[in-house]
Order: sequence, then structure tokens, then C-alpha cells
Amino acid sequence: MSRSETDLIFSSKQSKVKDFAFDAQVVEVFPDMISRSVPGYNTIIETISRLSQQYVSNDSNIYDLGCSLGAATLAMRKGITAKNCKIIGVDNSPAMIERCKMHINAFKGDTPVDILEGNIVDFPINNASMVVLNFTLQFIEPTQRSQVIENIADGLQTGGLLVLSEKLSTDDDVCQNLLVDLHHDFKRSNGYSDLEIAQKRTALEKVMLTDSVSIQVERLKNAGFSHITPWFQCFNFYSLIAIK
Ligand code: GEK
Repeated sequence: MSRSETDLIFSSKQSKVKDFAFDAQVVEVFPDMISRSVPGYNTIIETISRLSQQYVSNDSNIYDLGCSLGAATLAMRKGITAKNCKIIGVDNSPAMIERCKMHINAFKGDTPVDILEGNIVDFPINNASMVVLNFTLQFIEPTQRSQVIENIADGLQTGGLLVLSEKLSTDDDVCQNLLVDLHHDFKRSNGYSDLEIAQKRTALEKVMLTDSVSIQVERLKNAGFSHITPWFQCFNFYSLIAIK
């Protein structure tokens, strides 16, 4: 992860909080924002690296969908031992893509990387041995999420791996409130104020609609994944592995 500016985007009172967007202002502070907001983010990135060592096969493609600044791409490039592979990072934010390319070029690695601007809803996935959706599906319109997962399943080799990390919601109000409180405590302990937490929550209200874990697992099964298990959870953030 590159050094970045401190995330102060929501630190002063805004008269009207705009919907959250992955624009140039967010790109500038993104590594700081994600590591102070998502519990377990670094553990998930390190595990993606380990999984790439195990699951990426020779002569295959690896996809990082919603790659942002390429943290998972770099982790996989470090982990992969298979030969003749290519990593394809995709994001629909031009500001992210521009910075991601600079970031990737700053590091050396044996596996070639293509960073492409595109929409993961209809992005072609071919001959894949590993696909990563690290906190991206939650930003896709809910009616299009099954299409994204089916497209990935179709493009994965049998035995290929999908890592799907998301923020969860649950219908159980007691559990939901408990997890949200724990997450807000986590953000406070990382230096965010109550005002920042509240304004960011408002900004995300319409653009990040979270699913329950059971909906996610059902979607993966329907798309043809044979082995599905959560491997990580901290508060309302979790990661699943799904093998075709
Ligand atoms: C990481 N995976 O650091 N098509 C392509 N990209 C999209 C789309 C779309 N339809 N919608 C949103 N994005 C990264 C973190 S961040 C998660 C992923 C977060 C992109 C969006 O531009 C952003 O870069 C990314 O998905 C989500 O491991 O910030 O909480």
C-alpha cells in the first residue's frame, strides 16, 4: 500500500452531504480511508496473496474487479508462483485507474498486469484461475449482482477460486445494531470523529446497499460454485471463498 494523505473528507460539517463517489478527492486519501474504515483489510489483502500462491494455475488469467489502487493486484503478483499468467485489474473510476497504473508501475514483479477502465457488470472474464471482488459487489446495483457472479462463474476454470469480501447486513435488528456499534467504535479508535462517521454513513446510504451473508451464499450456489465458506469476519465485514 502506498503512503497517502490522511482522510479528512468528512471532517467539517457539510450543509448537504453528497452521495459518495470514487473521485479524485477520494483517490488522494484512499489507502488511509480503507485501512482506517475496514476492519481486517490488511489481513484480507495478505490472505489474497497466500491464496494466489495456492490457486493460480499456469497459463491462466487472474482478475481484480474493482481494483481501486491495486492493493489486491500487488498482493497476488507477490504471491503467484505459476507461470505464464496475467493479472487484469478493472475499475470504473477514471481517477482510480490513473493512480492505480502509477502505483503498479512503482513495484517490480514477474507476472504482467493490465489495469483497465471498465464496468464489472459486463466485463469479459476468460480462462480465470482466481478472481477477487474485494469490497466491490456492494457498490453494484442489487439487481445486477447475480449477473456479475454468474459472469465470474462462467469465466472461471473448474477448481478456480473467487474471493468475495463485503460489508454485511442482517435482518436481526439486535445483531445489526451491535455490529454497527462495534464498527463505529473501531472507526473512533482509528481517529474518526462522530461527525465524520455520521456524514460518511449518509454519503454511502444510497450507493452502498449491503446484502445478508445468506443472500450472498445463495447467489454463489445458483451461479454454480461448489464449495463456499466464510474464512474471515470482523464486526460487519467478512470475506468468503467460493470454488467452482
Ligand atoms: C481493494 N478492491 O483495495 N465497475 C468497476 N468498478 C467499480 C464499479 C463497477 N461497476 N462500481 C464500483 N467500482 C479494492 C477496494 S473499493 C471498496 C474496492 C471501498 C469500484 C470503485 O470505483 C472502487 O474503486 C471500488 O469498486 C470499491 O482491495 O472503497 O469500500
